[in-house]
Parts: sequence; structure tokens; C-alpha cells
Amino acid sequence: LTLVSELRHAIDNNKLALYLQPKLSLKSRQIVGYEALIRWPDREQPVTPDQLIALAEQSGLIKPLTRWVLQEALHLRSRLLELGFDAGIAVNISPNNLREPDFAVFVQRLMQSFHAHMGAITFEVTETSMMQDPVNSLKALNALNAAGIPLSIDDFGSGYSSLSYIKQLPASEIKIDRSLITELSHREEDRVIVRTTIDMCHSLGYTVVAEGVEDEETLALLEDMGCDLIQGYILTRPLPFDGLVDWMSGQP
Ligand code: G
Ligand code: G
Ligand code: NA
Ligand code: MN
Repeated sequence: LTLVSELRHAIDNNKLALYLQPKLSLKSRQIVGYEALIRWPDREQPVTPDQLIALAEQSGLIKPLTRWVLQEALHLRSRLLELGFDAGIAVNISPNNLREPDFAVFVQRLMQSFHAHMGAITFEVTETSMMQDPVNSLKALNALNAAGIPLSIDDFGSGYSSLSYIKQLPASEIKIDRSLITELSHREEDRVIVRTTIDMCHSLGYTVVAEGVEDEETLALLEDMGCDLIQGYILTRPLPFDGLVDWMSGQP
């Protein structure tokens, strides 16, 4: 059995898992959302999420994979709502998904079937991936935004940032790449870049998220810089659903 056929089987038979990592508001100190991250559990030969996504993109399985991810994300969101945890889930989207002619229609129908309102699902896309096909990506993201999907720009500051392009996107949130965050407390240059990025993004009307926050010192610096939301191991690693519910139950 090839790895591709195993992946196809895993998608069709619900063998993949979505882990969730919370996002904390530095103002309200509440969990205001979760990022969904794919996992392939119970394998003798572990496959990392990066390998899994690369394999799905090469083999054409990214289309059924993303559809499974979206359905599962909406399912997990309903289960969280039932438990009293009301927050949207962010899903990572590949540029290839935006090339599917029926993607926006699929997403709209799925949202309707779950009675999901605007913001139940957010899409995260990287600036670098958009640049492969900027015109069509913009069209697709506008259609999705009209269908109730807010957009977040992932890994901001890690690639070739083209703000002149990004400002045309229907994005409401910018996530500063973790390479600029992990050593924030040791590197003056990173503090200059992050502080300036936060100010600029605020002036442009974006909510700013810092990802990869691992310690209290970094959290305090980001709070001082006016960063809106944080994500990272300081809160928790991405957790399977039951683990997340336990973790949430321990939050103030
Ligand atoms: O969980 P981890 O940090 O190892 O994820 C590795 C990479 O895989 C990240 O860049 C993340 O954006 C990507 N990734 C995780 N889950 C998904 C998914 O459901 N779809 C896509 N397209 N990428 C994902
Ligand atoms: O590319 P994207 O930003 O979607 O990648 C998210 C990845 O970052 C996931 O693989 C997740 O496991 C990882 N991650 C989340 N929080 C932290 C953190 O605090 N430190 C590090 N090193 N990685 C993190
Ligand atoms: Na992401
Ligand atoms: Mn990221």
C-alpha cells in the first residue's frame, strides 16, 4: 500500500484528527478562538503535519482533505458550543483549495448545513502562498468572505510580504510569524520589527495575533506593545478535543 492510498483511506474513513490550539485575548484574558491543526494519529511510521499536507497537495488529495477538515472543524465547534465554549475555529487553507471552482459554494453550503454564522470558521492563508496566483486567490477570497468567512494572514513577516497586495485582501487579522516572536525577549531587532508591525497593522485596521508565544516575558512584551491576541505553548500545545475541553475547564 502506498502512502497516498493510505492517506486516501484515512480521509475516507475518518482516521485523521483535528487538534485545536486556543487563542487568548490579552485585553479580556478570554479564549476567543482556536486554530485547527491536522494530525494523523495511530501510525507506526509517524507522518508530520507538514509531510501530510505536502503529500496531499502533490497527490490531489488536498481537496477531499480540506473538505474533511472543514466539516470536522464545524462539528467540533458545535460540540464546543454545546459545552458552553463559544469561539470560532481557524482553518489553514492551501492555495490549491482556492483554485477549486466550486470551493466557495461548497463552503457556503457547509456553513448553512451547520447553521453556522459569520465567524464560526476563519481561514488562515499565508502571504507567500497567495503570491503564486494573486488575481485568482483574491477573487476566491472575496467570494468566501461574502459567504461569511473572515480571513487571517498567517506567517506574516516570514516571506516576501507585499503589503500592496495584502491590503486588497478581505483580511481582518494578521498573524505575526513565530520566527519573529520566539526570541523576542533576547533580540532588540525583533522587538523593533514586532512593535512597528503591530502599530502599522492597527493603523490599517487589522487585529494582530502573535503566534509561538512560549514564555511570560514574551507575553508581557506583547501586551505592552498592544498586541491583541496570542497563541503558543505558553497557553498549551495543540490538543485533541477531549484534552482541549479539560484544559478549557481549568481556565478562569
Ligand atoms: O501543527 P504543526 O505546527 O506541525 O503544523 C505544520 C504546518 O501544517 C503548519 O504550517 C500548518 O499551517 C499546516 N497545517 C496544519 N493543519 C493544516 C490543515 O488542515 N490544512 C492545511 N492546508 N495546512 C495545515
Ligand atoms: O504555519 P502555522 O502558523 O499554521 O503553524 C502552526 C504550527 O506552529 C503548528 O505546527 C503548531 O504546532 C506550532 N506551534 C504552535 N505554538 C507554538 C509555539 O509556541 N512554539 C513553537 N515552536 N511552535 C508552535
Ligand atoms: Na496557521
Ligand atoms: Mn503561522
